[in-house]
Amino acid sequence: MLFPIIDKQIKSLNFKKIMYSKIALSIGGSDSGGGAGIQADLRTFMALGVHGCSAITCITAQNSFEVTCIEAVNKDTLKRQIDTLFNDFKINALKTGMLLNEQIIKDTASELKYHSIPTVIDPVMVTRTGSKLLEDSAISAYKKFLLPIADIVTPNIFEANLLSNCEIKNKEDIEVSAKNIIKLGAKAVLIKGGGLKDMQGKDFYLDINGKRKWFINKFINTKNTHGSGCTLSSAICGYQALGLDLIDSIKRAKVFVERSLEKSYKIGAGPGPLGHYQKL
Ligand code: PXL
Repeated sequence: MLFPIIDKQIKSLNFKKIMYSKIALSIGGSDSGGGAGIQADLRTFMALGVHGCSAITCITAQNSFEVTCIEAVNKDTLKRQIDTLFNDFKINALKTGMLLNEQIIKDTASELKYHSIPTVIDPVMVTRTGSKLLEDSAISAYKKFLLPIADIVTPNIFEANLLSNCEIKNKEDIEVSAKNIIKLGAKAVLIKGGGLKDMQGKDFYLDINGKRKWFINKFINTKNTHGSGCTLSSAICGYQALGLDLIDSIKRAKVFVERSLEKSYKIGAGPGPLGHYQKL
């Protein structure tokens, strides 16, 4: 049978009954190459059996190794996308991805303050191949406007460095950086260790109640990792939309990313995308 991924543990949720009855929203950028951004998020939601909506903040022209153009969507169009969705759908959880600049960050934050649903902030800043996806001046806007409304923020090492003013070199630095990010108002943070040697597959979680946890997964050795950050944050969002708590959502999202990395594939000269679609 062709079917979206069904985590064994998720079966207890009576999957057939809840299939597409839950809705998740991704607010982020379009990746014309289809590997990351909104395209990866929608595939992830679908694989989890969650209906995915999107509000597009900007359009990128990119392939597997370069971003050749980025255009922001105008302020009113962004607001309308979000308002129109909330006017009809009961959105169960949302995530943000590429927000490009200070204006988009501010506008997104002011839209979101009216909706108290699980909110995952993926503070996207650069692609794995080094192209900038966020203007430098926008980092302080992240701290000021978005971290305070985040139920969880999911930076990689590079993003955590910038958000916490740390220079992360090892495991201990990750823990210090996480503390600093919590001080900025995020209710929880998951720092992805992947950018550091020896920390692949190891992510550190800390929340405002002081709960701390290292999530450790198998390291999947592949160059085709384009969109893995987007996939992790949208899977956390999707599982929360299904009604799982944050810790369970992270656990299962990590397994989902691991499986999708195992099924990743190469389509161009640079890193290929993850294989979200899985046969039972
Ligand atoms: O992986 C982060 C990301 C998010 N959003 C868009 C992207 C990328 C990386 O390439 O292109 C649109």
